[in-house]
This record gives sequence, structure tokens and C-alpha cells, in this order.
Amino acid sequence: MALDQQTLDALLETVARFVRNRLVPLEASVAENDAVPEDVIAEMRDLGLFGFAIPEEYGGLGLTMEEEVRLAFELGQTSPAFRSLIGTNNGIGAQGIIADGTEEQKQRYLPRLASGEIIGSFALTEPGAGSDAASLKTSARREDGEYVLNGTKRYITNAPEASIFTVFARTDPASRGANGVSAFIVEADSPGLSLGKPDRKMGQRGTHTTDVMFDDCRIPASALLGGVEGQGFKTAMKVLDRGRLHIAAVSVGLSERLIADSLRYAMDRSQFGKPIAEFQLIQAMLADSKAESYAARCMVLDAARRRDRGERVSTEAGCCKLFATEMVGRVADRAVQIYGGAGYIADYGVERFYRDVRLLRIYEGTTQIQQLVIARNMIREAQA
Ligand code: COS
Repeated sequence: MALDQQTLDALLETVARFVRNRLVPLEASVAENDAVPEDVIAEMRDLGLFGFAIPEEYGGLGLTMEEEVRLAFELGQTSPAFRSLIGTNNGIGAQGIIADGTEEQKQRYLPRLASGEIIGSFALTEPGAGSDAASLKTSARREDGEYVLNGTKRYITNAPEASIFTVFARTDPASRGANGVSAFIVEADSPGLSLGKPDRKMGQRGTHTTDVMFDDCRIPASALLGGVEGQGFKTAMKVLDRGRLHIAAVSVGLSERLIADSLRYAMDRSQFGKPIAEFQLIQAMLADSKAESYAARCMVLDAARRRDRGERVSTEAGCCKLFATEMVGRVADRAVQIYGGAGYIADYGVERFYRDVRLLRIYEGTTQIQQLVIARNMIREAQA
């Protein structure tokens, strides 16, 4: 553990209180205004939430994976828009630098990411390269001691807020696969970098995604992550292994919130002369949701502990992402069902969560990509 038990308990309790008292009451207005209020962002900075997964030596809290997933269980208890805002700085927008950056790159960016002074973002997906990430076409041509980037990245979370992007681009035009891909830290004000219009999404209002376009965008050679070409795809995969565990933990938190809300509603709402919670068909839905949510929590904790022990958890992270995100989809669906007509009406908030959780099965690797990763690893191990 990076923190002693008492400090960890205090942190989790503070975050749980912040979520309950400060964030939950704002859920409807954040969705309505498509923005997290500035004063809430400032409070998140003060709590250290922009840097919980960044090492202490760079100004973060340096949580272990187990500590991080426990924190994500708490942060998951409210609209995912709040978590997304701090999610990239701790996750995909910083972990590439932490894993593979040079000491100079770490010193330059991590303290400001940890404090929340700047937002980091991750630019892998392209119009023609989603699940098949290694087929990306954005190019980085070396010229006069600089790199010149050309291409378009798509659905980039926090792009409008970001000051830096970890961009994956092809430095070797002759190679069509993973080996020709390199990672760069690109500052948002680089000449030739521009953003598209904000995407109009199914849910998760308050979180913003846009295209990021590079048109002869010139960046210094020192922006090459780790100073080594051809390692970018592996960096992306390592970052995603970690991110998938985090998303699974957020899914657990969201399911716990939805179960608590459905249970309360079922105990309050009466039909046929008694609370609907006393009807066995409602109980079956509550029990299925509880059992599945508990299973996901146990999986996530186990995988996180394994990672902390130094094991490679690509398979386990895939299992967690697959199971937990599908699980929260079923839980949200049952929550709408338990609420009945009210579940379909925006005022009750359940339909918003139902739309919000739909993304979890898609980003940071779809369910089908998790299946592929898990099965490929199983076959590889059996052949070894
Ligand atoms: N950690 C470290 N290295 C990894 C890795 C991991 N988890 N997974 C793969 N690699 C390495 C491989 O070892 C291989 O290296 P070598 O060539 O030296 O052996 C290289 O990366 C290429 O791997 P692979 O051959 O498995 O690549 P594929 O093109 O077949 O694709 C999938 C792999 C499909 C799993 C990958 O493209 C993927 O995860 N796609 C989903 C992308 C995604 O999640 N997008 C979300 C966008 S961010 S919100």
C-alpha cells in the first residue's frame, strides 16, 4: 500500500462525502448545462483528485492500483461526467508519460497534471482506426530536427479542455502494423493543431469529445515519448490495460449507486397495497443486480492486487472490463424496470444513468475487443 490504512480510509471517506453531498445534487444541472461548474473543479483540485494515480515524486497521491480502484468505486457513485474530467489526468492522458516518458518529460508535465493545472488527453482513435488501433494513419515525419504531424483523431475525451495530448502516429510509413507507431506529447497550442465541433453524444453530458486535427503540425523532436520511435503501440496497450481496470471499477461504483436507488424506490413505491420490494419478481431483479455487482467488485479487487504484485494483468483487466461494464448495463436496465414509468422520465435521473453507462462497453476497448484479448492470451499461454 502506498498509503497507510488510516490515511486511505480517511481519503475514501472524504471522497465519498464529497460525492454524496457535493456532486450528486449537481447531476441534473451538469447534464442540463453540459458542463461541470468551475468551483467544483477547484474543489477536485484541492482534494488531489487530478493526481491520485500520479507518483508522489511528481506531485500526485501515488495510489497503488488497489487503492485506485477503491477510490473509483466511490467516484463511480455519481454521474460519470465528474470522473471523466479527472479520469484522463490519472489515466490515459498521463499513464503513457509515467510508463514510458523520459525523466525530462515527466518533470515537465506530471506535476501540472497532478495539480489539475493542465488537462491531459489521449489521442489514439481515428476515423478509420477504432478497434483496429494498429492500423492508424496519422503520420509523423521527421524533418529539420522536428516532427510534422498529419491526420485526424476522433472521439477524443477532454480534447476541448486539454493542454497536452498523447498522440499516436506512424513514424515508419513502410510499416503498416503496430511496430511503425510512435507516441508523442503534443501541446494543444502547437501550430497546425485544431479541434472539431464538440460531438453530440447519447449521454455523459458534461464530458466533451471532439476530433483533433493535425495539419502539418510541427512539434519538437523532444516530444517523442521516451525518445524512442516504434514503441508507441505498446505504450498505448499498457495504458489501456490499466485504464480497463479503472473503468471496471467505475462500473462497479455506478452499479452500486443504481442498486441503492432502485432498492430505495422499491421500498417506497407501493402497488397492490404494499411496497413493490415485497414482490418476488422485483426481488429477483434486485438480487441479480446485487450478486453481479458483488462479483465484479471481487474481480476488480483481485486483478488490482495482482497488478500491484507485479503480475501482468492484461487478461484479468480484459475480464474485469468485459464483465463489469456489461454488468452495469444490465443493472441500469433493471433499475429502469424497477422504476417503471418513472424510469423513463428524465426527472428521476435513472434514464440518464442508463444512457451514461452505455459508453462503458465501448470506450477503452469494446466488449468484443476484451473477448478477443482474453481468448488470444488464453491460447498463447496454452501454446507456451
Ligand atoms: N501490453 C504490452 N504490450 C502489448 C500489449 C499489452 N497489453 N498488447 C499487445 N502488446 C504488444 C504485443 O506484444 C505486440 O508486440 P510485438 O510485436 O513486439 O510482439 C504489439 O503490441 C502488437 O500487438 P498485437 O499483435 O496484439 O496487435 P493487434 O494489432 O493484433 O491488436 C488489439 C491488438 C486488437 C488488442 C488492440 O488493437 C486493441 O486493444 N484495440 C482496441 C483499441 C482500444 O481500446 N481503443 C480505445 C481507444 S482509447 S478510449
